[in-house]
Amino acid sequence: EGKEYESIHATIVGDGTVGLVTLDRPKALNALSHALMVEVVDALQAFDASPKIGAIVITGKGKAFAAGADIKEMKDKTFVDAYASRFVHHWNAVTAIRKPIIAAVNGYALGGGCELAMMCDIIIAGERAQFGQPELNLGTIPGIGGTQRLIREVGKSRAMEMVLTGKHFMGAQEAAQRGLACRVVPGEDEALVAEAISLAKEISKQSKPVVALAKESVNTAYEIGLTEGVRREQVLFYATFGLQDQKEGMSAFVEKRSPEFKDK
Ligand code: CO8
Repeated sequence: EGKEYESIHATIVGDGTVGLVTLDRPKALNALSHALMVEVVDALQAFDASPKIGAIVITGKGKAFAAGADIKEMKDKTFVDAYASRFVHHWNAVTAIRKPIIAAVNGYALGGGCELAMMCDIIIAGERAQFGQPELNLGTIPGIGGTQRLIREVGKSRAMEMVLTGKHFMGAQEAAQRGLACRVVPGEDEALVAEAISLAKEISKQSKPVVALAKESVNTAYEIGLTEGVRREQVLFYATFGLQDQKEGMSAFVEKRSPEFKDK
C-alpha cells in the first residue's frame, strides 16, 4: 500500500479502488520542483499499473494546489540548459496515464499548477481555488500546455487576459461556469477530497478497459478535427464489442440487473 516519497504522499483509498496523490510541500505552496514531478509521474504510473485501481485523485496540502514550477530551482537556467535537458518534458507523462485523473483543486493553481490541473481529466474546485497563469510576471510564458489548454477551456479573450496580464486569476465559481471545473465543493478541503474520491470510486465501478477507451476517445477531441475524431471514436466503440464486459453490460440491461464487470 503506497510507496514512500519525499514531496508527495501516494495512498490507496476508496475501498482499494482509488489512488490518491497529495502534493506535500506546503511551505513552498507545493511548488513543482523537478523531484516532485518525478515523484508525481512515478506514483501515477504505479497506480495506472495497479489492477484494482480504477481512477486517481490529485490534490495539494495546505493553501495551494500548486503555485507553479519551482521558481528558485529554474531561475538561473540558460536557454541551452532548458532546451538541451528538455526540463519539463517529463511532465507530459501525466497525459499518457490511461486511468482517469481527477484534480481536486483546493487553492492556488498557478502557472505549472494550473497546467497540471488541466492535464487531468476532470477538475473539481474547492471554494478557495484560484486558477492563473502568472508566468509573464516572471518574464517567461507558460511552458507545459497553459497557452494551449486554457484557451480550449475558457475561450480566447479570457485566456489571453489571464496569460497576457499574469493576473486576473479565475476563482472557483467562474471556473465551474466556464467549464474549466465540473463543479465547486463548498467547505473545507476534506469535503473537496471526499467528493473527488467518491467520483473516482464511481468511475472505478465501470469496466476499466472501457473507461480507458472512453478517456482516450474524449481526449482525441483535443488533438484532431471532428471527422477524424468521430472515425477514431467508432473504431474504439467497435473494439468494446471484443470485451466480455460489453456482453455483460448489455445482457445485464436486458435482464434488468446490475452488471458485474470483470475488466476483461
Ligand atoms: N516556486 C518556488 N517557491 C514558491 C513558489 C514557486 N512557484 N510559489 C511560492 N513559493 C514559496 C515562496 O517563495 C515562499 O517561500 P519563503 O517562505 O521561503 O519565502 C512560500 O512559497 C510562500 O509563498 P508566499 O509567501 O509568496 O505566499 P503568499 O500567500 O504571500 O502568496 C502566491 C501566494 C500569490 C501564490 C505567491 O506565492 C506567488 O505569486 N507565487 C508564484 C506563483 C507563480 O508565479 N507561479 C508560476 C511559476 S512559473 C511556471 O509555473 C512555469 C510553468 C512552465 C513549466 C515549467 C516546468 C518546470
